[in-house]
Amino acid sequence: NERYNAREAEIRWQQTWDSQKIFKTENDDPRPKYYVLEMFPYPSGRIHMGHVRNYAMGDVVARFKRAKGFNVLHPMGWDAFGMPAENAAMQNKVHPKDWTYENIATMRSQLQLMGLSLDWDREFATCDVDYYHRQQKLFLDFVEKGLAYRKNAKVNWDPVDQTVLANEQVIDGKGWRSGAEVEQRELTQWFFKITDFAEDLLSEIDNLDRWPDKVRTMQRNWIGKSEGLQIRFELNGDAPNGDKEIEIFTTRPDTLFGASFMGLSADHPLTKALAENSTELQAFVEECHKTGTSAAELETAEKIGFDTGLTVKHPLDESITLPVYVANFILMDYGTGAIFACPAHDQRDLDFARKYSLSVTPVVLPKGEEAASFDVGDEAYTGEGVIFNSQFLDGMSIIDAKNAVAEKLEAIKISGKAQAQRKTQYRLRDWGISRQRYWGCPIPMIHCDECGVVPEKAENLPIQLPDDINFDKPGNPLDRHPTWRQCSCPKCGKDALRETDTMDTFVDSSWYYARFTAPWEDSPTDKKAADEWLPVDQYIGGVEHAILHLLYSRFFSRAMRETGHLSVKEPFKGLFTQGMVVHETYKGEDNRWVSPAEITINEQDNKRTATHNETGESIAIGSIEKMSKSKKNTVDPTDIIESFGADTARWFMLSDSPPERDVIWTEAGAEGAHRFVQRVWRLTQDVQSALQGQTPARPDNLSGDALTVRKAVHKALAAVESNIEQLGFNRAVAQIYQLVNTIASNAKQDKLEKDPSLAWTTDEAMEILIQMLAPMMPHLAEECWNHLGKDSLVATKGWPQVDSKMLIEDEITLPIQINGKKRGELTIAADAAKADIEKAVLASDPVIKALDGKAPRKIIVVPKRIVNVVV
Ligand code: ANZ
Ligand code: ZN
Repeated sequence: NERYNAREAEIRWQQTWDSQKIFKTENDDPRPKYYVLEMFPYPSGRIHMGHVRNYAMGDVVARFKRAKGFNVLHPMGWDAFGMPAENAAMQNKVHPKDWTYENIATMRSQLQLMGLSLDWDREFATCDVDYYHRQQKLFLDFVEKGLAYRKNAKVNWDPVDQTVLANEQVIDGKGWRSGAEVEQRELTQWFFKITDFAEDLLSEIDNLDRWPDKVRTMQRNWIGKSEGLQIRFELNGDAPNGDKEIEIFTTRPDTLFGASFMGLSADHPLTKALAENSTELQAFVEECHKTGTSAAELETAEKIGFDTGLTVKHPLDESITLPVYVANFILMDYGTGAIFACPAHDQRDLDFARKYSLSVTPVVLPKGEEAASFDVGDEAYTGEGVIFNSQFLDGMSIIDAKNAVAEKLEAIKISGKAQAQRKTQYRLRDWGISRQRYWGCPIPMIHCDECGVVPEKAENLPIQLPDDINFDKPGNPLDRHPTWRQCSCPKCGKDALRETDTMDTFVDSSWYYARFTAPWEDSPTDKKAADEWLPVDQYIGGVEHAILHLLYSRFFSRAMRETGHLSVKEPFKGLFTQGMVVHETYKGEDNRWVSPAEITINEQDNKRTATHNETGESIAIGSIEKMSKSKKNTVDPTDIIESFGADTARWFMLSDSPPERDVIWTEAGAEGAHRFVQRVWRLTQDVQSALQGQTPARPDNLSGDALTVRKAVHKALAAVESNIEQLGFNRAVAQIYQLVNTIASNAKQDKLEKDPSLAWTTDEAMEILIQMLAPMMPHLAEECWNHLGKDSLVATKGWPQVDSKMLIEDEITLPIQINGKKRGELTIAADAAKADIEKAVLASDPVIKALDGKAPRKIIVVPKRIVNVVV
């Protein structure tokens, strides 16, 4: 027997697939469609093991669905704009474009080594002029529909990257890429009106039943719907700007009698008016601006406040006066930017009240507590209870009290307007997409002194990025370019200037899935093609995109529906978020990180030690961590492919853990996967030589051995099919391991010679085994298929049919008792579930007779022994 030379065979099969263009997908195909998409990679330089896992999974689905008779769309592209290209330009003096396209070339050839069944003819990079041209067209269409607009806004400013960041890109007050403390600045920016769709984006989550629950929850929380009440509080005396009242938003009007003070945001108009006459307040406002704008940050930051000296009347009791503070934990862009504070039942209010010695009056009494003795201490009580200390609300439930307050205040009119109105708030903000960067899609707008901000004419698109730029200074090179900005106004023809903001790279990835359906099209989509393919049936990627990318994409499909580019609302019908690839970490004697490639693991008496290959020093084996360059615990996929072949890497990624969990990459595991590759090849050679290239005739009867093998094959086939449908790749792999054992232990030359039915079964078994392997180890499968003399390519074969007769288990006969007396028998599968036995018993003649249309009082099933029905 020859060993399988994976490298040689893989390249050969890839060339065959390629030259026959078997993964090329046509639109307008009569077969049912299936669109499988893995999140496209950022061209950072080289592919990593996370990519291998992601694309191996997607490829199994694509190849499986193709075999099942679907017209499969499985494309690949590059999410190619973004900061790292500019960083490389600044550090290494390479042009962002060259850097990006070189990385793409490297990574494309690496991906091609994996043998993925992709339609490379549809490939594009988001930095291709062809792509961003259409994105600019989309932008103009959005502007026309009011879905893109410009406004002055407080923004998160990253002082290191010198750019604006979306709220989603600020993590714990720091820029998501630079890690720098984010500042607040006021700038004119471009926004997408994602808030128009807040309710729809929220309610449609209920129908995304093929999405992970955790992602759905994260999206719901991000949209953050709150139903509450907007209440106007009358000021005692006028404010300096003439205001007579402060309007607040609350979700807890039931706690109104627990109000202790009012809070204003540092950016509230009233605060601004007051600050004009108070340097002290000005200083305080500045202090507030040092904390970022994200809610999470305001939650954790130390609470600070400023007493304005103003007071308001309690809306339900004129005798109560509340002081007005400016407080740092109140956001201007949520609700009305003002609150009433009830410290007993809100932690932020409580921290604040304790700090400034303000009153704390509990108004919700938890079950089992006494009104006289209940005290919240330092922990606000946010649970259920009965209202007390609250005049006419006393004794009510929270929900009743909320309604009672709303009804009462809705009925009171101040200067012709109700004192309160019900209001639904969303935490979701419009998406700020302006970036002051070069390497992004230029926003196709023009600034004219006469006409203001005017959209560029569609026929003048694309607005191409200039190539001659430099990165000598921080900031946006487009601003400094000597000529690029100059243009003429599309409206009046006078000299005008181009917008220099480029789009957030999340825009690029919000519609690429739609572009893949007709990437050659002149307009952003060919609507017919988009409708034919969308939604994506199975989307696969990392959970780190659970909020940003997925929400933006859901917005884009809605917006593109309004602009007539597609018809679906939801872009991704099925979503799967895969786990990470993790690896042990290693450290040398001087505590430096050491990579797995530099060491050798020694195993003795169940103890693992490691030594350095060159220095010989002993290496400490550390914890298992996500593969990262900083900890050096990465394994380069091409190294694995070179030593074992792509099939081994794919198989290991699929086999070792459930796909939603982390997989631990180990060298031993990779060797194990490779041994299996060799085992299948050996088995193929053994069977081939035993059968001597003959296809045995189908016998009338199967011997006992043949039946055993055939049952095992068809059971495995049924299981693998349903496992792949559910993306349970590791379970499918386990089935295949077991099946190989069964086939191998029966496929002995002497047995096959004596038993023609076993020869026939073994031939069928090998054919089915190879077809099941094909989605996971496509090259090995072709090689085995070919070696057994089967016709054409496995990659073009339909999925084999399960012979359902082979799935019937051995049967047993159970006595049926009615009220303790034997009245009949039931013959059923030996491993039938209890529920199936009950169903069968209820359908049996004696039981139907005894029940006479009534329901049984009880059914007792003693598995494999007896069934007793009590009537
Ligand atoms: C009084 C109150 C009493 C509140 C109580 C809570 C508990 P969600 O659920 O997230 O919508 N709030 C309103 N506007 C705010 C702003 N701009 N910045 C910071 N906080 C603001 O939260 C709504 C609650 O958050 C509102 O209900 C308000 O405080 C506060 F026992 O009003 B509550
Ligand atoms: Zn003009």
